Amino acid sequence: MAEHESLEFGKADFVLLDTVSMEEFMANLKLRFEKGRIYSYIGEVVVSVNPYRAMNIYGRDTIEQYKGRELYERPPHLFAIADAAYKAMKRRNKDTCIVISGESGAGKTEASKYIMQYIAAITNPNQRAEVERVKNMLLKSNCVLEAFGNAKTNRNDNSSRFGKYMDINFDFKGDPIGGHINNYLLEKVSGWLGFHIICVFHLQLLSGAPDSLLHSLHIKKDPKAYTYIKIGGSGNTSHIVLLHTAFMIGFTGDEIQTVYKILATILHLSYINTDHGPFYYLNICLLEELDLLSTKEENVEKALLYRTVATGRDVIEKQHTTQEASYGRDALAKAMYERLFCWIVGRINDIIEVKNYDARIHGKNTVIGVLDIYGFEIFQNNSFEQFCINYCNEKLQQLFIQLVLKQEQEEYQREGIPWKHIDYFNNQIIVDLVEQQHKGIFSILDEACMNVGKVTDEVFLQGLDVKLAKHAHFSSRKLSPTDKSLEFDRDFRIRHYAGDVAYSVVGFIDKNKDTLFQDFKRLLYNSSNPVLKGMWPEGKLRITEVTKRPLTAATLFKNSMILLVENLASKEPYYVRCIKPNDVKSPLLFEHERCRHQVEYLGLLENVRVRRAGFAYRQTYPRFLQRYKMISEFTWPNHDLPSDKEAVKKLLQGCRFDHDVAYGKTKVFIRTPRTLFSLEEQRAEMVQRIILFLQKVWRGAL
Ligand code: AD9
Ligand code: MG
Repeated sequence: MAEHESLEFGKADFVLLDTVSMEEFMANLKLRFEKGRIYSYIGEVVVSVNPYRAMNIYGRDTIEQYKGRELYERPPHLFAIADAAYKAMKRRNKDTCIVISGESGAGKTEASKYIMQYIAAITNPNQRAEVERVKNMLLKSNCVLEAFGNAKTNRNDNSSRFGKYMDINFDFKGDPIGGHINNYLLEKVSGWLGFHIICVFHLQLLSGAPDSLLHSLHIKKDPKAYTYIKIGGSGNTSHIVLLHTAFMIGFTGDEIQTVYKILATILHLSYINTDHGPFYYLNICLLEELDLLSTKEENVEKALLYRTVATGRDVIEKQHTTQEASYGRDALAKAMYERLFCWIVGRINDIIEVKNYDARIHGKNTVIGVLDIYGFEIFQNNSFEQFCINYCNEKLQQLFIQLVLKQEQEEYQREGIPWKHIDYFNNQIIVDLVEQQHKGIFSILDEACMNVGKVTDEVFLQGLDVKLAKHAHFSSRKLSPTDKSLEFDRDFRIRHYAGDVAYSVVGFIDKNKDTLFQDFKRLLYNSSNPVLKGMWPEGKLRITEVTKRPLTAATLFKNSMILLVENLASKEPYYVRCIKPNDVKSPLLFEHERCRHQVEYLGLLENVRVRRAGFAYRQTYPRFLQRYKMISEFTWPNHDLPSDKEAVKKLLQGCRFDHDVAYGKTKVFIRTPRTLFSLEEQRAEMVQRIILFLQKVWRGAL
């Protein structure tokens, strides 16, 4: 139980609920939210509810209160978990990670920033200049990533459209010496029109960029000229100033110029209007603008209007239809943006990677990883992106269950306490349904994409129906004709651990294949700008050489998830589970049904059960005594028993709680929360008596 918290604010740890039911869980969560207690625990897991208002709980004084303290000593907070991860790393030389999950707008990115700030604040007490430089770089790299990877969406004004995993490396003293970032699946569908940088870039250029730059990028003043700019996007010129300084962490002048040129080109691409019949508008002026790519004008024109096709030994140029041309243009813009984003991540990694650290001299460098990744998504219309995102959540849930159980088991073993098997829903079956070789949905999709001839999304769905007809977690209208909520030839449903989701197959094939015309890749590879050229290495291949298919989006995503999970599994994990209280960004509203749903799919009740099935509470002997010694004559004010362990035994026997506890090597384990309540009550009573006694002494009444 967290110190200094009274029950007026509900139970600080859900493990201490009287009974584990959804009603009790929700009542406690709501009470705490309404009392401004946005953080709670389930054992060592932090549950956070987005307050949608500025909270005065992240300042220097709060940081000081959490520094070096144990998890249960202070009210639940992100800082406590950050401190626990840091301490575990420093004391035991172990790599740790903090996994933050929850749906869009639940507060993941904010949480990850507070965690980083906390770590930055408690490290480098000696103010070493080099460490300060590294810290500054790590924080600024975040700013660059947000500008390019975040967008205004319906659900969040600052929505991260990519999954992010960041390692921070520490030296033997526990000071940061570098880092590394992995990014996952930049989701361009909802983000595309509103990426901060696209909106901001235009604004910035109009408000204060030197004329020469404006001129050299051929930017038009009216944002409406550019269909890719989301009017009312969250662009704000202060962003770009920040971005500009953030770029100073090590990007060269040429690189920054190229970034601007690519962004300008993307805007110009959206200016090409293909609505009015065949190719129309690709006038000289525009080609000049596209010359920002440092390629020949006629090549740009050709790549936009024609496709080179190899038929046997012949190579022919086929003119696009209007539809193809417009599709190709958008695909090019998106692909350029995606490459740019990945290139930026790569450059940041070059800049922040650990340098000049010799493990033979200084010992192993240890790591804290922070994962800020999209949560489970169920929309009105779910497509390939939601499918990938939800698969990612299945993987993380699998890891969560394994690790929480594994961790418990290991602790019991370490402490010499017998382990009892705990039953839980194992979602491995759903993970397999998606990722298994040959039989999984990703494999079936890849197979459909390999078919020659006209491959349609329906063909893919037919493949699913045949191969997964008997799978308990898969259905479609054909397999369950009575399920009217699914459309024939369009939808399939997965029974996820978090609930049922219907996906529409429309677009699966296209999104899975690399559909960017090869001509564009060659065009960009042949740029005389080396930075741009470097982003398109596969453009090197000549048309007749292009034989090997690039890996599909599904395979790339699957591989990156497998690596991510392997990486997390090798570290000691800490969890933050974020909940979004309402859809209107209100600090006052706790929408019961919305929250209940999130509690369900984050598996929080299951988490409480797992935690309680073993021992709800554990504490080292000295700390336990420190808190409860006043309730026993054998331990107050000090004990004369041979060890703290013996003293705790004597104390608990005296309270007749002996049956509910186990004595490990260094910790006492208490099975039921009721015992802990009782101890707390007795403690409160004794503290009160002691205070009264002391008051009397002071008043000279004794
Ligand atoms: V997404 O999946 O990237 O779309 P996140 O990352 O879960 O989403 P984010 O952290 O961006 O959500 O939080 C959304 C908004 O909620 C923020 O812009 C803040 O306005 C607000 N928020 C979140 N956490 C806090 C907090 N601890 N204190 C105050 C908060 N406001
Ligand atoms: Mg985010």
